[in-house]
Amino acid sequence: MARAKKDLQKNLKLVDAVFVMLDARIPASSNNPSITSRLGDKIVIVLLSKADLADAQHTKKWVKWFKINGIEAMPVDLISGRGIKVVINSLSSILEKKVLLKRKSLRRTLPRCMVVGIPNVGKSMFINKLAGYKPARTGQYPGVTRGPQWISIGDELEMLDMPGILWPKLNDRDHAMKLAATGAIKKEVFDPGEVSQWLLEWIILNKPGLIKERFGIDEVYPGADHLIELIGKKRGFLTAGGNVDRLRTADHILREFKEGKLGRITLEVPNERERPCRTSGKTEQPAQL
Ligand SMILES: Nc1nc2c(ncn2[C@@H]2O[C@H](COP(=O)(O)OP(=O)(O)OP(=O)(O)O)[C@@H](O)[C@H]2O)c(=O)[nH]1
Ligand SMILES: [Mg+2]
Repeated sequence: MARAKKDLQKNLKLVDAVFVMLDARIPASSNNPSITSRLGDKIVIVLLSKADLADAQHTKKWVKWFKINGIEAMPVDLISGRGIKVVINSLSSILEKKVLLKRKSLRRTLPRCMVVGIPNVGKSMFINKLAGYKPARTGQYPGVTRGPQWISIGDELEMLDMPGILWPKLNDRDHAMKLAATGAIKKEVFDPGEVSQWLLEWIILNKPGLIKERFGIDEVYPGADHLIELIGKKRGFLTAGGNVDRLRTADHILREFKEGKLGRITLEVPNERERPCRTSGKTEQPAQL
């Protein structure tokens, strides 16, 4: 992780603008201050990725919240490509100014941008979308991009794909659960039973109708632990002894969430009183995180 931070610091000097990619389902919890506090006075564009999996109304609220705080945030769905055009237009207008400035000083390099964020949020996929082919490796698990990789976008732009950066230690349980459920944390280092139980508790509290809709179960009482049993039975996930295979059921619930089969879910709403993590230095338009 120290290496990733060093790479970030070193490459920041080379770019004109930075895309900070957040997960639209957890825009606050996917914002790693150890990234955003290093961005200084760079131009920052926030992308809310996986918008197809997030609650559209909540995404609107997040965009508004970022705007109130002087930050341009754009939802993108990298599967369908929805939102990409808006990003390109915005980038073009920002870079136009940059390019003009460079011409004045007789520097004639191509504009350069980097994409940063936590693992598995869609950074490489975003660059592939811009490129129109697949020069960057992507994957369903975190930690696919191992080191910085420059990718040319036609003859107009150079993009730097960066490895995801995660917190070295997570002390807040809700925070850790959100990152695990959305796929930022490696499967090997969390307990799927605990995460799926946390997720079901969240659903019981916030969207109880989903349980019937997806699993055909009316009963949410007495809680997530019991619900896992019921879901396992419904799905026929039983051990040789006839008990519910809880691990298989937990994996199944988490996969359904990740694939959006439980519906579009945003796990956190903007807190009006909280401000985004700010960098030091002057603020430009679009403003800094
Ligand atoms: N549903 C949905 N899935 C997405 C979206 N963007 C990316 N993904 C999926 O998320 C996974 C991770 O994408 P990557 O582009 O590899 O993510 P990354 O941020 O580069 O990950 P690291 O290199 O591990 O840091 C892939 O399975 C993508 O298919 C999106 O907008 N919607
Ligand atoms: Mg990557």
